[in-house]
Amino acid sequence: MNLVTVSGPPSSGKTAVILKTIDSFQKRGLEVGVVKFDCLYTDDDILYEKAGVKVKKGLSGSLCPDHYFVSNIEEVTQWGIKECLDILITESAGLCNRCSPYVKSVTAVCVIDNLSGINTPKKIGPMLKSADIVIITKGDIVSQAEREFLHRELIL
Ligand SMILES: Nc1nc2c(ncn2[C@@H]2O[C@H](COP(=O)(O)OP(=O)(O)OP(=O)(O)O)[C@@H](O)[C@H]2O)c(=O)[nH]1
Ligand SMILES: [Mg+2]
Repeated sequence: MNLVTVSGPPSSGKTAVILKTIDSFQKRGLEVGVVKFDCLYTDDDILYEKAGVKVKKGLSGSLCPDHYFVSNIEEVTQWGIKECLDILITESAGLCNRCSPYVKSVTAVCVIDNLSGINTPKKIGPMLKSADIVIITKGDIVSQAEREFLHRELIL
């Protein structure tokens, strides 16, 4: 089973990206599951269930969400193996900003959006800097200049 971790600020477009990606995996006959980690509330599990995806969710409550991720990742990985998944994707808002919801040698994807402001790359720290892949969403609702500005901040 392949594990992929997807993180990004709240409402940046993680679920939208994951659902599109899962659609393409399913067309190739791959069995995909998702674990959604959040802090206080999420209904993403309903969206994943509707897409025919096996899903688990965990709410960290008063704990640091990234430490909650670390405390639970082994258990949910075992769940994915038991369910005979080909790919297990974790979705996490990574709200801590000092640590990141990633595991060494597991593909780490960070989703940020064009509306979050040009200083976002400086604010979200390791969640962005330690990612293997960065996806920038909502380019369709900002100007070319804004898209280029955020892109420049990201590669600096
Ligand atoms: N216009 C536009 N809207 C987008 C894009 N990506 C996501 N959205 C919208 O942004 C909103 C939030 O997207 P989600 O995918 O739920 O974001 P999320 O990061 O999973 O949010 P949380 O899990 O609640 O933190 C939804 O209304 C999406 O339809 C995009 O590229 N363009
Ligand atoms: Mg989501």
